[in-house]
Amino acid sequence: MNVSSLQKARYQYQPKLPGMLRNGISEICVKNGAPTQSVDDQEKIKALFPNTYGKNEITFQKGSNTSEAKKQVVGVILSGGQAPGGHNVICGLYDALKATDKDNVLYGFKGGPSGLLEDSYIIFDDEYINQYRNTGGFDIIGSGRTKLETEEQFAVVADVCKKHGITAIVIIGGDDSNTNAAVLAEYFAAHNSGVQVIGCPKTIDGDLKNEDIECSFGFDTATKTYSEIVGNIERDANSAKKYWHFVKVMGRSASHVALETALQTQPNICLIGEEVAAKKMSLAQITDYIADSVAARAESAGNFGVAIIPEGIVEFVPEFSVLIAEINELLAGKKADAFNELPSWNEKYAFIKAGLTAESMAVFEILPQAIQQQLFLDRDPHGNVQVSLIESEKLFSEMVKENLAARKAAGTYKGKFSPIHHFLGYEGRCAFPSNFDADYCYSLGYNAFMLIQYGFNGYLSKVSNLSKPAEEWVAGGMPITKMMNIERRHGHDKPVIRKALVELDGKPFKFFEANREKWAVKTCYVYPGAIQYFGPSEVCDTTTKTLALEKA
Ligand code: FBP
Repeated sequence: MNVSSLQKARYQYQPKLPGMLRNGISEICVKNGAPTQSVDDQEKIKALFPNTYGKNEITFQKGSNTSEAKKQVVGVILSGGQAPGGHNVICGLYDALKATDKDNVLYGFKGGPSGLLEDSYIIFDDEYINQYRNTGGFDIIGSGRTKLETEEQFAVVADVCKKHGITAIVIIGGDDSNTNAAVLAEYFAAHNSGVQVIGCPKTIDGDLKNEDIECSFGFDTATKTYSEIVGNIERDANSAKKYWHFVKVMGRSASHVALETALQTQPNICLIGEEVAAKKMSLAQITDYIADSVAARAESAGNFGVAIIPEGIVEFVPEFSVLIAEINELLAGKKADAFNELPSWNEKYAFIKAGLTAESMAVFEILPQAIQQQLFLDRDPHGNVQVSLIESEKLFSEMVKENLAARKAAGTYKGKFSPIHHFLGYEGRCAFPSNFDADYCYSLGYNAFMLIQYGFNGYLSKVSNLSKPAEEWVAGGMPITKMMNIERRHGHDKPVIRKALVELDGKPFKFFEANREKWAVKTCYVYPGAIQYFGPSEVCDTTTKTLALEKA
């Protein structure tokens, strides 16, 4: 492998473990906490998880290791979108496993959950794993979005485990993958298979968090990467003073990434999807809000600015989600073929007009034509509009442009509006993990092995007290069922881990809300610069503003 000098230097970085895991494997013992209950729908979740429900929360502490001495053969998978630090979870898991017994084995199933179903794997050794220490990406074994959720799939996994003598599986994934980890754990327990399942909380979106999980890994590095770029864009804007930059940032179902990036960079505008939904804001209202900032800045600061738009914004706009539902219905099944066969956009437009309600047509009509056409182009495997592919940064800049033209005609705006568009997503998902993510992920993996060693099943590797130095972090485990409730998904009641949306009464949003009026008009930009890996701890080791505010 050709490696950069930064990568060489990062190989030497020794991730920091929580104090209680630092004394060597023989000095780690379990401290039992209280029995747990699911966050909601307790009776239903208990009935669905008779073997794994209600177990105790646990933490590790310094003391004599009393775990059973048995050979461990562990399988690990990466599931879903990439997040910086995934390699370190596997490195931590591997190091703890080998430090416990050199004969223990770690299988890496390739390409996500499908690797487990297809029995496609590698067996890790020192030489292989050392190439991936403290590096970004998921290329160590690859990832995938196959869902592991049916009894048939579980039976295949059980056969694969039996074939290799696997004693435990570690699933590194987001809310859906960890929900499935809990169901798989219950399946193994119900079938007395002797295989344990442990989850690790991953996603750059930051929406896998709750009173137990302070943050998912990858969020720190990804938001630092986006903040560096937004800060650079702000400085360019403030230097040239001639462009308005519309920056869409990833985060499909929640606006944590947008909010954190705004807290770090103080842009003029940042939309928060959860607020848009709570206030039932229309496209026209959002447009007006942005145009007000553009007009006010034209009078004082100049014809430049920066607006952050969360990727999933349009789904939060009530009138837009109704429109999307109607379009999905309009093109359901064979109707999509009839639509696609229409030769011109005019004919397609007439088809759309005849199929939509008057309210949705009114929304459709105000969209720029490029966005109108996008709504009918890329569809997911179920035939639905792929909302995340809609270029919402262009949608809003176009609508602001029209709004400003009307203001100009009315004589209330005299500025010049030149928008530039950016989409920040993939740039952050495989960055070299920050020291925080390198430490956190290594600890999650190391800790996951200790949970295996002590016989836990259906637990999430939990490392908390994260706003403090790593020495003070608390390592332990939480039954995944504790985080579950029943939700309606695809027409069925399902036990799931609740997705964490931005809380409008939470401290991060409150801080943003208290400052945004000023940021909208004045130039208050902050330029965070690139992630630093070497140097003073206050520059290299601090985590997100979101976490700092939440824990303040
Ligand atoms: P996960 O929830 O699996 O971690 O992925 C989140 C995410 O990064 C979103 O922010 C983004 O919308 C999506 O993945 C993109 O997915 P893909 O890699 O399939 O294009």
